[in-house]
Amino acid sequence: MAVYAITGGAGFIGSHLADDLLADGHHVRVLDDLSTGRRSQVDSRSDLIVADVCDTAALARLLDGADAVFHLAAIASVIRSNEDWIGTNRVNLGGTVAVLEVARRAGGIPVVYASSAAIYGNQPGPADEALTPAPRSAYGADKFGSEMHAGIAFSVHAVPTFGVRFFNVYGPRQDPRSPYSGVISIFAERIAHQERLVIHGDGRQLRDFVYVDDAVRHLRAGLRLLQDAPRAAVVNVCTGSGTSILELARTIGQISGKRPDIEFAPAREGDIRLSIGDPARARALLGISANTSLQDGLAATLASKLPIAV
Ligand code: NAD
Ligand code: UD2
Repeated sequence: MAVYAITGGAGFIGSHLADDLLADGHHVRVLDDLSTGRRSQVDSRSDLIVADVCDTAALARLLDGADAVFHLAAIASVIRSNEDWIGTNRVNLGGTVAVLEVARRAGGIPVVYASSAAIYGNQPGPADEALTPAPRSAYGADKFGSEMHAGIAFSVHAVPTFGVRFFNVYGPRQDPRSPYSGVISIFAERIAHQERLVIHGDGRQLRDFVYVDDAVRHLRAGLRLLQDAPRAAVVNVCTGSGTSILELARTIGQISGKRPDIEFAPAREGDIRLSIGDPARARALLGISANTSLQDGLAATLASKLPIAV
């Protein structure tokens, strides 16, 4: 049994990761400020520290005796990062540096952390890791900055680091409450309540949708790689195929057996037209790929939204 620390472990991806580690008999410690995460998503077998990710004293308690830390805490909204530049930079870049520093003080605990496809900005086609990052948001810039600091953590301070550049992750428990929540969580919630779907722009923008279980598998495989041979690495977590938002709405309609009512609204400012990743490096380094089909992933996501009959 190992002890794993997760920042952001009360959130969407973090809570799935925690469940997976617990199922394998590991001990899990979560640090989360519960700003978007929920206490109810933290399994009672885990320890929960309610604190800010920049609080180094709380991080020291989180990492005390831990075998590794998964750093997922962030303000995961492109739009919020543009509205609250200073506040999101404090958490999204400052939080990463704080985790790296406390991992260094704790003797070089391996750090697996969430980066994002947002570092690429507007890409010409499927992005591989050799593409020069060109973020178009403060959020993407902070994720790119996090990768730079994770590189320094290894080269200067011998802290092994592994960054996962998540493309659009979806699945049960993704919070649909904010207008900037992931599109699948919003569509699934609306379909369940027979509400109209709103498509921003012409609906032909492409996204590479990754089911949350695949995201968790990449996080854990990243840690195994660091344990085999310390390094600083980053990989895309993506399927390699794009789905348009229109096609997504249609597929959700088919699976749920309901014809979605669709309304078109103006495109979001700065919306990326194409976001598709090349999964080759993840496959080569980790020996896995994000292979849950959209059909299967959506079916599981929609099933979790079905109203409970009373
Ligand atoms: P989420 O909002 O569900 O999880 C983030 C968690 O961090 C929440 O539990 C929140 O309460 C916590 N948090 C936020 N600010 C904090 C702070 N100051 N101190 C402590 N905890 C704080 O989002 P998610 O989708 O699970 O994202 C997890 C990670 O993956 C984030 O780093 C995000 O940027 C990254 N990511 C997600 C996606 C995606 O498609 N979901 C894509 C790219 C990258
Ligand atoms: C996602 C991530 C972001 C970042 C980025 C990487 C979420 C919530 N955001 O931003 O954190 O990692 O990817 O590039 O996961 N849309 C609609 N109707 C809706 C909601 C969305 O048409 O009700 C459109 C939206 O305009 C966009 C697409 O759907 O074109 C996807 O939107 P999103 O918010 O799910 O994710 P994205 O790609 O903007």
